[in-house]
Amino acid sequence: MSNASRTRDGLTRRRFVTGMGAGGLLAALPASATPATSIAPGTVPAASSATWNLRVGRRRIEIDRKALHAPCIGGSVPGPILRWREGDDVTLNVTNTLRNEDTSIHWHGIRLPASMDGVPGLSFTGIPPGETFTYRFPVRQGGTYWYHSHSGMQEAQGLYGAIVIDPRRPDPHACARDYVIVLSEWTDVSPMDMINNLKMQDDYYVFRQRTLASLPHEARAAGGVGAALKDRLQWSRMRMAATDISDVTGIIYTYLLNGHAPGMNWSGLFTPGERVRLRFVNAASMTFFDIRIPGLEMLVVQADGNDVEPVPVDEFRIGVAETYDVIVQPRDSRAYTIFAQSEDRTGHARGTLAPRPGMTGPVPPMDPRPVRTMVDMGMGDMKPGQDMKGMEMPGMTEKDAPMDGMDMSDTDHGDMGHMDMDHMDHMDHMDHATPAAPVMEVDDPGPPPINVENQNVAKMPVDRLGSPGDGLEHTGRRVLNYRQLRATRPGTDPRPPSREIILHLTGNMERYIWGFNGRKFSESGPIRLKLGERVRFTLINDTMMEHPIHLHGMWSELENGQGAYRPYKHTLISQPGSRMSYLVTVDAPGMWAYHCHLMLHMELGMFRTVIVA
Ligand SMILES: [Cu+2]
Repeated sequence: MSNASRTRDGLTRRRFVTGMGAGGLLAALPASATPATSIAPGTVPAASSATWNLRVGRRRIEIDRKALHAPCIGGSVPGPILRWREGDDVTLNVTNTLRNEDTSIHWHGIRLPASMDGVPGLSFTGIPPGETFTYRFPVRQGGTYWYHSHSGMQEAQGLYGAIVIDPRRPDPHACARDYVIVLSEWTDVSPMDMINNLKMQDDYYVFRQRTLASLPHEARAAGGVGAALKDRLQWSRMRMAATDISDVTGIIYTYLLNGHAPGMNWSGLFTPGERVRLRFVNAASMTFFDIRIPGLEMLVVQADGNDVEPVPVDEFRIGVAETYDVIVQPRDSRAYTIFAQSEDRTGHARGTLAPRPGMTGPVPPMDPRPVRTMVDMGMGDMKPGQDMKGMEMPGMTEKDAPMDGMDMSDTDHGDMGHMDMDHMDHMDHMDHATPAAPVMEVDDPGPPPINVENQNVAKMPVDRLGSPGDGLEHTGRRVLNYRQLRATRPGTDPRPPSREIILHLTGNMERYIWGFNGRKFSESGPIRLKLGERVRFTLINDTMMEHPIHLHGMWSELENGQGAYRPYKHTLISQPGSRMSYLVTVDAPGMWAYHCHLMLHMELGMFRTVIVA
């Protein structure tokens, strides 16, 4: 780009810094609109627009006393709500006013040509500083979606926003009020520091970890082998509580609802008796939220932009990158709290539905922290205390071990996960099952190797579609589960799959490495699909965490027992220790991304390229 462009870049940046002046607002509005004085964030714009001018820049934003030069669109976090109309050709002129970094916008869940998908390195080269990239594509779907940067860690810091698409067919759920509820996190810790800390903390744990060789020494110190083992198990239990629900927690995160910290209390107004549509978007980079509105039943009417048969619930879990539309009908003239607690219960986002501005409702106490169980480590329905002897448990670590009723003394592989790197490396040659790379041409690579990149294999992965998720199974509330999602129309492709691709979700939490089939991205070939084919993807989650798996460009039709009425999703939560499958009609040529939507998991290896040829 020319020097003149860079000068303009500098001017634009100053406009961002001085705040939401006319320039900032213009950058956030459809090309045809004039600046308004104030629009409450979350309010769906009154009219759709087919042309948008979007400026990406950094702006100093302080929330909850955490200041950040956040990458954002139009000077706000989240960015503007883009309202489109099914059937339109949309044009999005995205100008990068960042000084030294490329940017990109990915339109999450939108079906479009691969060149418009906004993933640098796959769809295009990215948008360099000072340049404008024009996205143009036909909108062939309706519903609630979102957009975010796919460059570096910009998404984690604020570069995201919601998309609302008016469907071509009449909306069966017309409501008096329509709000977008974007959930996300805010921290002044940089994502790179986060990764370094996670890796360093793991080193710390490696340092603290006991090996079989150190047992005699510990036994002398503890006054016997039994006491030493008891201590190990207790310590394991603590470590599990500290790390196994979420990687990054409310210790550094402030959870946001439409860019508002809990104390700022985002509010949406209603008149008692009105039906209110709430379009939930989980734009967080690392956090699952459990959402309820005490006193109100929520009618789930859409998942990932697609209509589902209405399901009345008290609560639902939303994975990173998922969207859910719910309808509520508050009848009393009082304030209702939208309560979104993080899955690990280290914090919550909160907003209010109220008949008048300035009202607040009671904020419920946090639920207990979920506890991971044998099911989560892929040991089926085995209960703690059940005899584990004789069972094969490769790579099992103390924290994976049952807490009671297991005799550690005769399971020496109980310590394998705790060996140091030198020991782990030489174990690679023991992996007779290790397939030669690339493994992705193989439909079923078999159980992944146990090595430094993979801690555990789910020996008895179970169907968990009927479970609302860890921590939500015994709340006494009606909580949504995947089995309840039923599309309102049968799927468009009745063909059975001609091929199955089995993928294990794998990782080593302690070394903070993530991957598919025991391999991180850099060691793997692409997943090759043939244009026109129908494929079943089967996910086996060998880790003790949920992973929200996102396939770009094509729908993932969840096989959840609803026959032809499979729900169409763009992001699917794979629960720990579970086996789950979905069908894909391969109808979009090009190179697509396929990854876990937990940003740090994606960054550290749980990513694949899909090539459709
Ligand atoms: Cu993940």
